[in-house]
Amino acid sequence: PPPPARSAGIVGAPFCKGQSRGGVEDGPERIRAAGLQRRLQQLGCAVKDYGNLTFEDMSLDEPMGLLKSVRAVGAANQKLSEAVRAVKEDGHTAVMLGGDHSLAIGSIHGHSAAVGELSVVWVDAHADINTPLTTYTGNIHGQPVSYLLHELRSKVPVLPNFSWLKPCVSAADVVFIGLRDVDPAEHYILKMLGVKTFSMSEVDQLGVARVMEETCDYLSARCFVSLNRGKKPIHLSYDIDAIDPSVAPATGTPVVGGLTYREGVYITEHLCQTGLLSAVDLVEVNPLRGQTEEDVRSTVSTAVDLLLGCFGRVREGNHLPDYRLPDP
Ligand code: 6HN
Ligand code: MN
Ligand code: MN
Ligand code: MN
Repeated sequence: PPPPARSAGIVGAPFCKGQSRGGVEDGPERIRAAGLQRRLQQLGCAVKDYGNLTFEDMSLDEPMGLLKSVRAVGAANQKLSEAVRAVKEDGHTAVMLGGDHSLAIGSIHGHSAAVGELSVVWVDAHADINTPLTTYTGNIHGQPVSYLLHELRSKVPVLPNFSWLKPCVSAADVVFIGLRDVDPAEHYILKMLGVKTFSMSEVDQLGVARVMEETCDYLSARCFVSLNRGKKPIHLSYDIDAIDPSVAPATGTPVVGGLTYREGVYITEHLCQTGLLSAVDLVEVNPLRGQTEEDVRSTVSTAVDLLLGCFGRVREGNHLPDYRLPDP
């Protein structure tokens, strides 16, 4: 069946302080410059671009122990949460262009504020589930999931500029895909909470098609158990470093052995077909991390293709419903 008519509401979040490498704040502009809006419209998708958020400089943002830029990350995510909530209240599928992955805190929180309980599909080389107390880098982009989970509430201290944030996701509603660089404490947390994960080993073992079948079966079974009337809207949080660095090298924390371009796109095609995809983050594209302009082009073009897959592009080809053959 053809995918339902969609509209995309794009929010750019040029923010980098969840990690320590400059350049990731240029992700939104590079992804737009690759023609995202035009190419979505060619699919028959209506697009509203809400532009880029602006984030004030924090004059006083001293590290708290190892934790870096806590106040800046808290304030940026509060703003982003409001923006994503507004996009959802306008009726669009939200597209958040990052920026680093700490932005998933605000994006998922704002999405949930608008629509209620969510399923989250987290596609990443990393689990991003360190707590402020388990991190050894101090980078908040390695921690967003711990801030969002009900189950970790008592393990995450209230931090400056984070008092607005209440956990809004259940561990049983999250699926990770693409993991291959997980810290020991993160591995402990995933096992302790029984979180569903498809590491690269499972992608190798099962193939991406079965991984996606099992992902969707798992998430929809949850809805039956919790007696929800409908299935929960899906939030896809896509870290470009899930894709192999041979394809997407321009990112801050590349890890060998990642998803192929085809596996990466298949994930988006499958989630689009569920009709439940309600918001997408595309994060960690860092144009300054490419060795060559071709590295950057390949990374950005992959990011755009992942987003197009989320909005109905399929590789067999597409045409608009009102297409008519020209008469001679
Ligand atoms: N990302 N586990 C490492 C850390 O710093 O906590 C790496 C995090 C990577 C973050 O993928 O968005
Ligand atoms: Mn990430
Ligand atoms: Mn990552
Ligand atoms: Mn399915």
